[in-house]
Order: sequence, then structure tokens, then C-alpha cells
Amino acid sequence: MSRIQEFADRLDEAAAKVCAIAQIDTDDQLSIDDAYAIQSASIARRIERGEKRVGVKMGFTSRAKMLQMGLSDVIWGRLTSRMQLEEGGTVDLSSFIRPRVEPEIAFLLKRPLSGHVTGPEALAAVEAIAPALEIIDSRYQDFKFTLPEVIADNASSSGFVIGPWNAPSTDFSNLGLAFTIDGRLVHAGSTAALLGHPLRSLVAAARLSATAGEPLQAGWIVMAGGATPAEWIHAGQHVSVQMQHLGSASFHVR
Ligand code: OOG
Ligand code: MG
Repeated sequence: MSRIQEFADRLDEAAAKVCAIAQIDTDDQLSIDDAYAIQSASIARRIERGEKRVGVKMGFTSRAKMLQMGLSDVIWGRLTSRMQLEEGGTVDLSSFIRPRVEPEIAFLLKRPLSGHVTGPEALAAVEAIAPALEIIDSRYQDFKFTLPEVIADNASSSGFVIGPWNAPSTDFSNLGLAFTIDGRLVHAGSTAALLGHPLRSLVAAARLSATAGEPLQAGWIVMAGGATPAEWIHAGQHVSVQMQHLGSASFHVR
């Protein structure tokens, strides 16, 4: 078995069994291309088990996230049907190793979007936008990883909750957002934190997905990346993001 497949299997099993593994690239051998090949092979195992591909998530698109994790390259991961959790529902901690949550904005596409596109071209492919929360969960012990390692681990994707879909006619370049836990404001932010305009994250998603031979599809969701630092979640909490003009997304933790 190739090293790529071996690491993919290890990461997939860690996610499926909810059991952290040691870092895989302690001798710094993995290239970025290797890392995406591992991600692709590990997601292929989920698809074989019946999960459906539903979109893309972007990572490290805000300074807040780059600083928090100490990495500064924009990365992406694959979203599957099993990761989408009910808005307003209850998230069970037993499905995660040690999860964190962060506020994001999500795009729903009405058309495929591929390769080098402009902001207006990307916007024209958007059916709707929504406030969202992403649950990230590293499969590595202590949430510690290098850039290739986090890419291999599907950019820590583990769950997402989407609030109400809104027409993209609202100017969403700089919408205020309040990230609250148990009604307490933990971070205030803005959608402008995402590369200066969240549409830039969608433009990057279109380019990176096409490069991987999996261009963005109509009906797919694109998560634009955390706009503030992420927070650990604990049983009993109520987590919410309220976004100016767009509404809110929330869940309870059990
Ligand atoms: C990596 C994933 C980054 C984001 O929104 O920036 C990410 C991580 O922080 O574990 O999801
Ligand atoms: Mg994220």
C-alpha cells in the first residue's frame, strides 16, 4: 500500500472511530500535493460508505484564524452530507474528538464555477448566502499539525450548521457578526475579515477545486472560512452566530 493510502486510511479511521492519532509527518516529508492526495483518498472512503459530496470549505481565509493556528496559506477541504448538522439542533460531543466552533458565511451555488473567475462571475453563480457555524475537529492529538498535516486531515472539517438562506442581493462585503456562547459575546467580527470580501474566498474555492479536477457544482455549499478565532465547545452550551441582515445559526451541545 502506498504511503498516501496508508495515511488516508489512518485519518479516515481516526475520524470514524473518534480517536486521535499522532501527527503523520514528523520528518517533514509530505508535500502540499501529497497532502491533498491523502485528503482525496480519505474522503473517497467516506463516499464509498455512502456519504455524498456537498461542497467545499475554505480555511485560513482570515487573519484571526491564521494567527490562532500559526499557519498562513489558504487551504480547502471537502464537505460531505454527513457533516451537515441541523440548525437549531443538538450536537453530540461523542461524535467528535475535541471540537471547536467558528462563525462563517456560506454560499449556495446555482451554477458550476470553475477555474479563474472574477468576483462578479462568482457572484453570478451564487443562489444564496447564509450565516453558518463550522465545527472543526482535528484528528491529530492536541489539535497540533503542520500545514500538510491539516490539509491531509480535510482541513479539520467535521461539521457545519447553516442558518437561513438569503438572496445574494444583500451587500455582504462587510456584515457585522456576533459569535455568542450561552448568550455571552465571545467574538465580534465582520465578513470583511475573509480576505477583505468573502467573495474572494469563493473565487479561491473555484480555482483550487478546479485545479484538483473537482470544479464547484450547482447545488454545492462553499464555507468561506472562520471570521474570528475558534472556540472549544463543551456539553450544555448554546452556540450562535448572529449576522447583520442575514439572521442567525445556532446549535446546542450535548
Ligand atoms: C484548520 C481549518 C481552518 C478556517 O475556517 O479557517 C478553518 C483548523 O483551524 O483546524 O476551518
Ligand atoms: Mg472553518
